[in-house]
Amino acid sequence: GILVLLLLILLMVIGIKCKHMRSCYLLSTTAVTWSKAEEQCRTLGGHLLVVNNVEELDYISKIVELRYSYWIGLVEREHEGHWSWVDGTDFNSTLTFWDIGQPDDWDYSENGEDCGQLHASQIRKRKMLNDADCSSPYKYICETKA
Ligand SMILES: [Ca+2]
Ligand SMILES: [Ca+2]
Ligand SMILES: [Ca+2]
Repeated sequence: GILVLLLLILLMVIGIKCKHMRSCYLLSTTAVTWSKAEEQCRTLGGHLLVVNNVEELDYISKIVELRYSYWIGLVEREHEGHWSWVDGTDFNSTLTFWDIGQPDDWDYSENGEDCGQLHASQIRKRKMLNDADCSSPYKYICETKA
């Protein structure tokens, strides 16, 4: 009815995209640190994007802006090489599409790189993952249940 239509228009206006009505995704327009990004997604009732399967990755790959990297809900919390998803999804149960040469824990800044993001790319293709410095500002993708 008219209410559903109005709701859909509202969702489009604020930039939320829903896939099969199971998850909705919000692409941020601002760049913030990883923990600030996760905090903002929690405020919206969701979390940073958890890539559960390749279909979801391919969907997201179509809606992001290529030239930006986006924080996602992947983080190395305790020790190096021990990645976890923010919603508790078992990391070993998901496929991870690291970009070539990643994760490299690049130590340009003293912190190394312990937060996951979708890597910027030149051409439209399946987005690959990169580890980056958690304290650097990047755009981000929130995921909420529809
Ligand atoms: Ca997901
Ligand atoms: Ca690291
Ligand atoms: Ca890296």
